[in-house]
Amino acid sequence: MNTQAELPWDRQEIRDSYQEAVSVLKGNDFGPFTKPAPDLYPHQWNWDSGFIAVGISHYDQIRAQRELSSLFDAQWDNGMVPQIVFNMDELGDYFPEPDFWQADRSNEYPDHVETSGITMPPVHGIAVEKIMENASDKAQLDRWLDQIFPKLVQSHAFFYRERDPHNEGLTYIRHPWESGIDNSPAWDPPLKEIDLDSVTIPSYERKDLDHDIPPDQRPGHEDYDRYVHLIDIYRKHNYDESAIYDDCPFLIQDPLFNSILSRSTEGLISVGKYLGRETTQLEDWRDRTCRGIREKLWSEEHGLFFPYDLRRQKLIEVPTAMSFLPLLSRSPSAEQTRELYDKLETCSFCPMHEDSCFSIPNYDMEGEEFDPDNYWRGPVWININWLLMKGLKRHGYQEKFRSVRADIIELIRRWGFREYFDPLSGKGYGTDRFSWTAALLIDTIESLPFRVSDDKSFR
Ligand code: 2M8
Repeated sequence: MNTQAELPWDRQEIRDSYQEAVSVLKGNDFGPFTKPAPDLYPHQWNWDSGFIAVGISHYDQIRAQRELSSLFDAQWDNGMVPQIVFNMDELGDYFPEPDFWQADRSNEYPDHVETSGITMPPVHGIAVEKIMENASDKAQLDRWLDQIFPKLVQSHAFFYRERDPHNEGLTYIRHPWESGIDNSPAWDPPLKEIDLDSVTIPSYERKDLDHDIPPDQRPGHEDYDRYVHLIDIYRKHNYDESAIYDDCPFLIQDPLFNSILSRSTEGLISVGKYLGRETTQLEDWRDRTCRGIREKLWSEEHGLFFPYDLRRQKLIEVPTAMSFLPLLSRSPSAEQTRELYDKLETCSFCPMHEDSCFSIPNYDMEGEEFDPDNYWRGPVWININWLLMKGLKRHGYQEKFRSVRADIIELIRRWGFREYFDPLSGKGYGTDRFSWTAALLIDTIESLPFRVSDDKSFR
């Protein structure tokens, strides 16, 4: 166990970082939800809200509960929790918004909010479990759980009913934005199969480049053309899942998404047991997904997990941080776990932990496409490192767990609450005052040997 003496920061420095993180979250608080960032992302995002709720749960139970309640209030009738719930007070600064999605073509669309027509990695079971652990007002917690738990179960049921065509326990995603790691090099091979010369792209105007972020740190125009083309397919099929399945060129069983799903189901099992509910169905889902990951997404040759392209029926053998995400769950066998750990210790994923090397980059640093400042094509992301940190701990890699934890704290202390960080220099990029960076810093700090929120002089 790490001790106070081994930490490179004193208590006051840690308290200052914690307080700054709280002020970032309060600054982005829009009432029912927290914006991912002040300008670039003005709406409510699905997995962002899950991470945000984890952080807030350490200091404001009711506000953390509200973060998830507002997201699940926008749940579709078929159980899908949308990627974006639109903030109708701030339309115009983001693309695509409701007029482009036209998601109300779906029979499943909610009638009281506007949303996009895709989903995202379901981290909410993890967040609800965390809220339950941190709650001080148990009566309030019980009332809230009673109301949110069935919605969470319904959201998982959606994946197994609508997105698991071969009953393998593996959910597919049908858009890079559903992965959350939008322009990951892993999506290049399937996206390049969409021949832009042979499809008609609806006209559109990007807004993400209006925020002083260098264009080479964002997805390219051809990426956006393909993102938009996929939306056009959904619109033509009125967001009917089975019609989309028949027609969509991008259908991927992704280890990141499925590992999160499985870990989130574990969270629901804990909550279900606490509430005295039947959890057999949840346990079956968890086990089937773990088996699917372990058996179908593993590459013997590479010793890594990869996404499976359902259209082309093959693994996409591109090493990214998501190759390690099954560590978050009970999916990997002991042998697979050892191989993953060995790969994490190679130059590809930054073993040195010297001043010039910060934890786990999102893509193989020796890969051809590695780009240390382009979005999901190389940088370190705090949410992915936070998930991997949990996975390392789960599988007993204490030393590596502590070094990833230290890097999360140090990166943010040096460079601020940035969206992503250069794995070589540490430098922060993308938007500033990014909510999940702040929220997960709070949770990471709370995992240190002393708990800041227990420190009465701090409160
Ligand atoms: C980024 O994605 C959105 C589309 O969902 C965008 O680029 O406009 C991703 O980093 C995603 O994971 C994140 O949830 C979202 C908001 O922070 O931004």
